[in-house]
Amino acid sequence: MKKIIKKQASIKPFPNPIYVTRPLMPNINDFYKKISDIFDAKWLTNSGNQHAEFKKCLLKFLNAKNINLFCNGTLALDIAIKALDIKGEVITTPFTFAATPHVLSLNNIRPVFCDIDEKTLNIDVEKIEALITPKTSAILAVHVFGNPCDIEKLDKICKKYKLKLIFDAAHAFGVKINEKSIGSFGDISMFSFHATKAFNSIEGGCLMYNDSQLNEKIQLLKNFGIKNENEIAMIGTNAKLNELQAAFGILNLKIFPKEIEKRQKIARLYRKISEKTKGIKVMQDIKNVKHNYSYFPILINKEEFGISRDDLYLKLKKYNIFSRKYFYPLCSNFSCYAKNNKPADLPIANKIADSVLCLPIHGDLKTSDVEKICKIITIIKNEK
Ligand code: T4K
Repeated sequence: MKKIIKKQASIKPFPNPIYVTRPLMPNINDFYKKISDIFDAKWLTNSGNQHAEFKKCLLKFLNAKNINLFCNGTLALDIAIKALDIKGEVITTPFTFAATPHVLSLNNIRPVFCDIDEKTLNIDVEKIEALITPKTSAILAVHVFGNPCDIEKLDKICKKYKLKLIFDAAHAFGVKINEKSIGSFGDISMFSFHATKAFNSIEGGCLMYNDSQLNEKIQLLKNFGIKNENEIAMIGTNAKLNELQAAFGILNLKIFPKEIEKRQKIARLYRKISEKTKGIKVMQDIKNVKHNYSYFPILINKEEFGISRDDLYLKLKKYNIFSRKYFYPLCSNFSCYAKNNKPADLPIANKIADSVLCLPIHGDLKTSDVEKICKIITIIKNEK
């Protein structure tokens, strides 16, 4: 009897590394011109012309009442907490980047981790009230991967218990709900402009808020507490955005809408292909939300897919594809937080952290690259 040998499809690795993201870069000649302006002005930081222009452009882009610019998102969040006088305990999500709980701890606040919602991967609003104690002063929610939290329910809980509501919107720049910027909700929202974000100013970040009375305090906290040459009004740090960062940001803001369009196309392509692959779950767009496609997370069900998330991650590397396990390890399992947090109390977050993988998504990826990545995933699945 003739033996039928099933030929295993083969495909060559990418010649160059395919990273989870690549920074959005302005036209180099436009940036030279900006550098030349900065050299002429000899004004490098401390609120120069570029800073003023960047702020103006962002206020318009975000349709914001107030914003303040920072050298990075972490210090922006730190100052948001200080500006709102947050103390004691803050309820937050464990499924986030280290910066979120660390900023609380650095302010002597205990991060109280709440489990997440399996569909949105954001804080589970149904589980928050059980965690509120007399020491709770705020909720710090994260729009993880740029997907909006249940803002309405969070707002209701905060009003009921007189808590402040802060959004870590590090991933959500450009996201809109019913045409309104995602930064317009809660007491303060923080956007990160780090190189790995959909929009960047190399490093950078901003706070967006509606209460204009916060303007002075935020500015003082960011600039050593300096009120004027003769007066230091409070203890403050140095968290200023410099002129080169601002110039980079101004130019990138002009090309950011095009970048979102390119990322949207990639997300659609990934979704189409992953729909046919058993064991892979993807997130869908939400009605009335303008997404920014800052990340493309997939969830691997080992039983259905055949191999684990970790195996897929390692095998993709052999093809020169550098996906990332954002956000593994889960913050509540870091050695600095594990003592107070049992994985059994955060079952969904632990499950998601063990199954999530972020696939490459950025404007430089070609359709053929995305198709090849999907093909490689299918090959890896079938060779198990
Ligand atoms: N809250 C949340 C929810 C956050 O996700 C973050 C930051 C923050 C707060 C704090 O905001 P910032 O203070 O950072 O503004 C990255 C970023 O450093 C971090 O900003 C980000 N979250 C986090 C999710 O990711 P790493 O350690 O994974 O980045 P890295 O250096 O491994 O870069 C990832 C890939 O990006 C590289 O493999 C290649 C590519 N890349 C990276 C850089 C920096 C480039 O192609 N060019 C580059 O210049 O943390």
